[in-house]
Amino acid sequence: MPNATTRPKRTRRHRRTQREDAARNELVSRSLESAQQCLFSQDYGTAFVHYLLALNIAPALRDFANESFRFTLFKWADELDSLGRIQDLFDCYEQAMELFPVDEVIVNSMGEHLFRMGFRDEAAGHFYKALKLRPDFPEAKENFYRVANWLVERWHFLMLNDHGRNHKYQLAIKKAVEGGCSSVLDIGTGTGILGMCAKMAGAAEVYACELSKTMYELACEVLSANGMADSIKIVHMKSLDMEIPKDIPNRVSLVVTETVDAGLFGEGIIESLIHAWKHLLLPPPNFREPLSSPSQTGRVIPAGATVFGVAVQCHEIRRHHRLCVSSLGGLDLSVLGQIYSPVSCFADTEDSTEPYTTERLSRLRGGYIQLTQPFTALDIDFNNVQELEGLCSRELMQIRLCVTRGGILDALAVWFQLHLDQDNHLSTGPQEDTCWEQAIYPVQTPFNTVKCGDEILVEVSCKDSYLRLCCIAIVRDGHTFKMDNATKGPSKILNANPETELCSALAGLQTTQEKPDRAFMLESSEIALLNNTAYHNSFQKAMSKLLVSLKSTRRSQESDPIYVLDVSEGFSVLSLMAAQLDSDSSEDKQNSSRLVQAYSSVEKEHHQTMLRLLAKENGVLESALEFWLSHVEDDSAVLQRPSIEKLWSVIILDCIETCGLIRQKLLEKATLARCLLEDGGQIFPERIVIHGMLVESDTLLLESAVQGREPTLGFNIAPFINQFTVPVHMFLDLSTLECTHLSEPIELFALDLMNNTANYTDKEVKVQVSTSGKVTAIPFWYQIHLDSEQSVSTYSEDSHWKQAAVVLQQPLVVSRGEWVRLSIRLHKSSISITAVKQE
Ligand code: 44T
Repeated sequence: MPNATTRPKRTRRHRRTQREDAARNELVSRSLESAQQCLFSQDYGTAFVHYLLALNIAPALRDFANESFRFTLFKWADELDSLGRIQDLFDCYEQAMELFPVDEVIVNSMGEHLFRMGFRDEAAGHFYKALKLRPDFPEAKENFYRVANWLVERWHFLMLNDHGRNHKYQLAIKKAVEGGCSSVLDIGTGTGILGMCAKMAGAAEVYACELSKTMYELACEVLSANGMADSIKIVHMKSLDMEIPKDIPNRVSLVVTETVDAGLFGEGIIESLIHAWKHLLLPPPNFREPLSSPSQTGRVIPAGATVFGVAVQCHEIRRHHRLCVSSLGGLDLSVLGQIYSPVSCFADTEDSTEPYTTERLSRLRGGYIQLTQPFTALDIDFNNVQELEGLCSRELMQIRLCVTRGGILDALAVWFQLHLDQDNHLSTGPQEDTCWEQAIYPVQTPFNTVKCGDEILVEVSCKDSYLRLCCIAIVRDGHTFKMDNATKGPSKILNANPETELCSALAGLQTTQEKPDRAFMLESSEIALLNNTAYHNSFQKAMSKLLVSLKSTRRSQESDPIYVLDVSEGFSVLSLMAAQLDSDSSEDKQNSSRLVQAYSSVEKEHHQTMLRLLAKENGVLESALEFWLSHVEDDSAVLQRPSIEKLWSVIILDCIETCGLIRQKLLEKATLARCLLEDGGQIFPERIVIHGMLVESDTLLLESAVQGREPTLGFNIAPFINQFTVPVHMFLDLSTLECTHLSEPIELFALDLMNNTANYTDKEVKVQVSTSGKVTAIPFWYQIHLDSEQSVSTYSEDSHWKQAAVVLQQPLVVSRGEWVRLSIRLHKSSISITAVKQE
């Protein structure tokens, strides 16, 4: 029998719960109703709060309200974004993700906000998470593919595929461990491979550290999969922050590391090793006590390195680091003085500079010419802490190089030999068949021609953890010509906030007839763009044709100016070219009214200064060029009308990124641009055609994933790192890519920017195989049609664009004469291609 005393109590509680339920339901439904009303009146902030309240109280409704909640969140986030309320924005996303922790759309969208704010790694983590939640989610896929490189850099694949390198490290580690080094620390473990080698060789204690969060997590997965999670202790930190006994219990007898970049010291190996010798390693062997046991003393693999260099002439390097033209599309550029790229070996230049860039010399378009014999720049012993410490404070070393062949001194190229131990060496030289790039130190001084018999004075130093090589002078017939930019070049590089500098620069214009003593820094891709004469000439032709036609319609009506808007990313002179064409073509300069009003969207101060200088020097009225971003509040408004009731006559869209991909949101921008265009107006370019071909390229495979079914040095690594494989490769130089062409180039896809109804998202094309082989990739590039007559290719000799390629998931074996059917899909701005044989 039920307990008489408990029953009524239960009923009371039950009744109270019922009452509470009713009240709660009432609150929930009122909140949802209010949320909807707020949505209707576009009060997204309040709607968001109502949704949060309702869905927190009634989790069961989450599925039902998911769509409208997302809509509200995104609208509110956009508003917060444009108000600059960034903290509030991220707080909202945090709350949203608490409510919907596995909602891939919210996670992806949070990633997009993070990305826009410049938090690239965090953004990439969100795209990765969204893709794990729904592997076929196209938006997350597109986003992830664009940023995967930052999470796991592509060279990891190359290094793991480089059997020679893996094997030599394994031999050296095995020898050291078997020789008595029983405790090991792997600095910068990456996937964990060197640490695992040490464990396999029998080391009693193995520790590893890794700076990057993604790589650390990946290494943890790899260690578990190889049954070493308990025997190798890995920490997520920079070695410089490690302490004993907090992070490792005792000093170790061996440090293994491959924290070296193409310039040897760029990953901070000098500081890491100085710190390791002071805090993490046992003392080095004392040669007065030759019997000290290896387990009681410390050593490092690699034991040391030798750095080599050579002076080269190379057009490909030159066109990215110095301005090679004096005029462009009708504009005289000499007023700009020197143009510098941010790659400079002068240690006193600003933070935005880096001392070297990297290239694989063997893959440089047009090749290179050695102007000297290779020389030894430096020898360093990693087992000698005094030497490591001395390196940074050491006097500059000067080396005299004999010029063996006259030419243009474009750069010093540098590589090194890594002495793992006495028997095992790795070389990163240009002739080696390895994964390594070389470090390139471009010479940017005005005077750079050398004759056979000249001597080049090179200064070698190591400052701020970079190895710097600098050509400081040329000795000819006993005379020394300094190349130092402090004496020959401009005294100052203009590139920051130079309102006053602009005035003095403009003032300088009136007084000097010679080349001005002035310099501007541009990104190397921007310099290459200015050197792309064909592109600018085509623009000039297309633009003048359009201006003629627009003017002819206007004259009769005596109406508005021709509004030209250039929304290129980075530096661009295209709007100025339009304004200048106008001032050229006015038959009677005094009387004819100025017709072109040019707007440029360049944002950086020094870009604006450069355009103003160019305008002035080229006879363009100051008022004919305006900066469009100064008129608009936020980015989304870039494409607005020039003013109320006015429309654009020309909108110049920057469609292709330097890396070889279509710019994100291009089609949305084009749609908007079409709405803002006057009758007879034109978008430049009007059409883009994507071309491609079938190729067999092992190089592309090696760069995209760990290849083969064999475990790497016996370890299971490939499946983990291959999660970061992306199907599209960027920044290719197709003209020097090692590959066999298996078909002729064909048209893959076309995008009409002037007429959206002509566009499609899927297309099939058939291509005939011209050479038998294994199709591993489909490189692609673009023909950019400015109008019906003018077009440029992104695969041309002087293109500042690189090419890209889709790497097939499965290679396709084909024979000459067979047909391959390609299915091409363009989702948003990202292209995917599958290939099957046509039966
Ligand atoms: N690749 C050169 C550079 N790390 C190798 O986070 C080479 C370039 C290259 N972790 C083509 C081919 C190649 N403490 O995951 C990285 C990095 C980590 C540290 C903890 C530290 N002090 C550091 C310093 C770096 O170490 C890993 C390897 S860095 C190696 C760079 C095939 N282009």
